Amino acid sequence: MSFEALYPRVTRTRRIEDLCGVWDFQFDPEGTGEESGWAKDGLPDPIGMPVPASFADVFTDKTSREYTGDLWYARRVFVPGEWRQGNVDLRFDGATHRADVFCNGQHVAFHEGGFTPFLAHLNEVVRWNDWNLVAVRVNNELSLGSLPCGATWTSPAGVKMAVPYFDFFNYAGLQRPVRLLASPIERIEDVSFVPAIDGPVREGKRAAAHVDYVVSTTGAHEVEVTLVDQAGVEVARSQGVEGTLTLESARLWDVRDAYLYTAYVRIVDGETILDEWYDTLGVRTVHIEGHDILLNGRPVYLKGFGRHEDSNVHGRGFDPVMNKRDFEIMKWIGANSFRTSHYPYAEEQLYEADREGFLVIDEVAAVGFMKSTKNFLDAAKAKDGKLPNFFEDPEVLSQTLPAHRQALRELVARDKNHACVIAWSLMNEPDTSDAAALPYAEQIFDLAAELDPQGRPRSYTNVTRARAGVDTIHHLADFMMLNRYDGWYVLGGPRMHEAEQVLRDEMEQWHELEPDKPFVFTEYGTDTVQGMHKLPSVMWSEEYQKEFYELQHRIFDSYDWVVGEQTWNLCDFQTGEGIMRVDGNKKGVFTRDRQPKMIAYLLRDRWTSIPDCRD
Ligand code: GCB
Repeated sequence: MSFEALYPRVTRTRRIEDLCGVWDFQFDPEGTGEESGWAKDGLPDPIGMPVPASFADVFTDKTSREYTGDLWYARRVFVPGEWRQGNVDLRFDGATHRADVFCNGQHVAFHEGGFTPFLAHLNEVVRWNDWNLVAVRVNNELSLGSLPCGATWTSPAGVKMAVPYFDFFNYAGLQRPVRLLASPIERIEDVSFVPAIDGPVREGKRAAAHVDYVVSTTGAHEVEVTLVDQAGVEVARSQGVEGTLTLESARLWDVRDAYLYTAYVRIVDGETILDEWYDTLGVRTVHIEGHDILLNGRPVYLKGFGRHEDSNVHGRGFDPVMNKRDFEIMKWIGANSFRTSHYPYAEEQLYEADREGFLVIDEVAAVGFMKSTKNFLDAAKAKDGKLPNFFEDPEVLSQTLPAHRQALRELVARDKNHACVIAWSLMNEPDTSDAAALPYAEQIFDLAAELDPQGRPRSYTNVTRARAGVDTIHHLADFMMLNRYDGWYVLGGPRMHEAEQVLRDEMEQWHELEPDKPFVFTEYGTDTVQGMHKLPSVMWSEEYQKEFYELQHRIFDSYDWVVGEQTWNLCDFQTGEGIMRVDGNKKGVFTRDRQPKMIAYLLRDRWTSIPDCRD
């Protein structure tokens, strides 16, 4: 197995066969599928299952929906004989949370981590110009070594159950597209682009600029990179595995005003093209200066959301229609940004953000880093009345940290060239209330700096239990991200008015601690049932949601070092069952079927009057 950074493209040298559709599917609760020959002979008693999709919500019985353990997918795949001169690989965009891939009974790949792509190389096992059996054993168990984190509990009857340490349903399966790829033996393996602006920005749109690049290939032939503008005209060219593309007057990529060049990367031997791959490329810079986030040198204000890849029946399965709708409602409301809470989203979402000029805070699936959270099933039992800190657990260093490092490597490798990605979110709400978090966080922050050729800003979302004065890692962050629910989880209901002072006091304290950093609110919101009205307001009513938002916005507006607001959440979404969730989390500004609650109109008025950039 190798993880795969390059997005699949058909070019002069590359071919793709789409393997989406209905696959055979079977649960394997005893974990005996492999020894029973399922990889070699196929599944003995399959049902049909669409790929991509989460399997859970297509079922009508609870046992299947909640199924935890091994599950198998299988199908026959025809591999054309003319592809035998090159590499033939299966590409899985996302198999959640881990997968073993078999071809004609032979094990060809294992991959851990449900939200980044990987390849299974087939050449050695494939039957050319013939049908081949591809079988995939997926496993959706949670542990301290899985990202997101959780546990797996086995009932006295031997039935496994997922215990998420996080607030979203543990959707799983082949949730993203599967493709068969043909590429040459001497091939492009990785490409990095680093854009820079060299002169003053004219009319807010154009500047002298250059793009440094590095290409790695499996051979020694010459590499050539050309840059083509949106009209199809070549505007820059360079040779060598490292080089610079120079643009005298680049049209910049900007917030909600995107411009994309296309970079063609080729391995050449004289006139012959040995391999060819292309990608879209936005020319823009991102820096932090004082308490501003600068895009092309101009301070931006982030307006938008924490989101989920979540929809009715599809679960977390790749859903281009819902994704498109999400962009349309975000545009309608005046948003310009989102965070990929709480895992890397499908690559197609980042391409759409590139196209639409959305600013993305890209999050690794490092969520659940806390012992016992609110209603999200107890992650640990208190010892002498005190819960241990998450980072004190020796298994966190031996299991979580290596998984986290690998997930981060794969995320940055996949997303490093996207213009839309302006920052990395390295953890969501880790329990940073104890110094035990620091050595762990240092490793992750250092690794992100090492991996990203563009050196983007790094941060983590800070949780209420580690407020200013308690948090132990904030000095590592290039900017601060706060998740706050003062007026909901804290001082909710009739005491909401007290929340304002509590949060203001904390903000003053933050500013003393970090006077030179930008702050972004990355979560704030209230559970709200669409259509529930109450005067005067009560919790869960649309009026309460409005009052809460008005309170938060008053606070944000009083500090010029608050440079962004991303509400929780764009839409209602599915969670596990619990006494605090009514068929899921209802903090959406929109419902799960993407219709507005009352608050959407307030946000639309506000965000359409706040400029994207402050000059
Ligand atoms: C949080 C988490 C998010 C939850 C949210 C909530 O702090 O980051 O995953 O869904 O709170 O609604 O409680």
